Amino acid sequence: MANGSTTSSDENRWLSSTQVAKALGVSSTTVKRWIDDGLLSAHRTQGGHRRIPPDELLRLARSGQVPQLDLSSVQLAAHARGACGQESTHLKQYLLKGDRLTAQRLMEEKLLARGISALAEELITPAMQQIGTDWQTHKIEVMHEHRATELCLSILYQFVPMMERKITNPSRIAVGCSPTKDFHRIASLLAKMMLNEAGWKATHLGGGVSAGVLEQSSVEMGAELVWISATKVPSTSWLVREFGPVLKRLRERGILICTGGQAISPRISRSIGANYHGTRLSDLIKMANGAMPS
Ligand code: B12
Repeated sequence: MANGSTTSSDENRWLSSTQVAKALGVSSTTVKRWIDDGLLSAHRTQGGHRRIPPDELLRLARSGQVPQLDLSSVQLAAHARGACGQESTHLKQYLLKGDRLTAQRLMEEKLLARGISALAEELITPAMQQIGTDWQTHKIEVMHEHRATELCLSILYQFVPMMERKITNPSRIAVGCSPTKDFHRIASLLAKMMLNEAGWKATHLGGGVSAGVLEQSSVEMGAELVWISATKVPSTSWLVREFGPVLKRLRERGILICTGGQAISPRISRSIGANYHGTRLSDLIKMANGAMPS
């Protein structure tokens, strides 16, 4: 256990053994034992109570080796307090400033507290939308957009091992990408992570992927589901021409095809031969679980 006593401002921020126990689904006695055995760092208050820094809770949560995880009762950071509805604006600012540490902390807290759908839909999608608007209205240059996107992607890639530990059914295989000439990659990476969280063994092939590569990968990997996330493509007819024949062959093999993204409407989705179309990434999970009509 770390030595030293806490100040009153630390005490406001740090967590009690009971709070940590509740968040991790173990008893307070277990948490106290972990502290005493040196498995969990903590400080003692002047009154002798154990106080755990929020980072330690995050470290344990990240390990994925706790009976259950419910961080909803725990305030993890000052910027999370009073930030309701403004989180995405904060994330946008951190990404544009290149403040990796704070952006990562915000994203990680959302992921651990509310799961990947909330991270994708409540934080990243609106933050990236704001970045797009800032670029469109000349508040930022395209280089800022590139930098912010790369930062966002690199933070997300750090969460991938944590998501892959959630694969409970490796025989459920999914493969997806953004199509040729579409270099937007965040949505497709998030789709992979969401399927992982739902227990699937999902592979994201990247952005700018040709129909041939998607077909070869899906067949080789034995995919049951293929997703396409399209944000900006040359034209609808191009997408139908390029991907239609391949998706038809994949469907004939019994593979489910799911589409989504800003460049695909339900009508286009039907034209390229998909089984399902969704407007939100969480629709993909409903489709994967068979909870959405085709
Ligand atoms: C980041 C970004 C880029 C980056 C991409 C880098 C990268 N490696 O990803 C860079 C700088 C390279 C870029 C380039 C361009 N971009 Co851009 N870009 C964006 C931005 C800011 C964010 C996109 C993003 O990742 N969002 C996060 C994801 C998670 O959100 P989302 O895509 O909206 O996804 C939601 C749904 O669509 C859905 N969904 C998505 N995929 C799937 C899949 C399935 C299966 C399901 C069910 C659901 C689903 O779920 C999500 C919500 O839950 C948007 C702004 C915006 N308003 O979106 C512009 C935006 C998409 N870009 C735009 C443009 C115009 C371009 C360029 C043409 C600019 C240029 N002149 O060079 C190029 C095109 C490059 C190309 N051919 O790909 C326009 C597109 C407008 C249009 N429809 O024509 C936008 C909207 C900006 C704007 N306001 O004008 N861009």
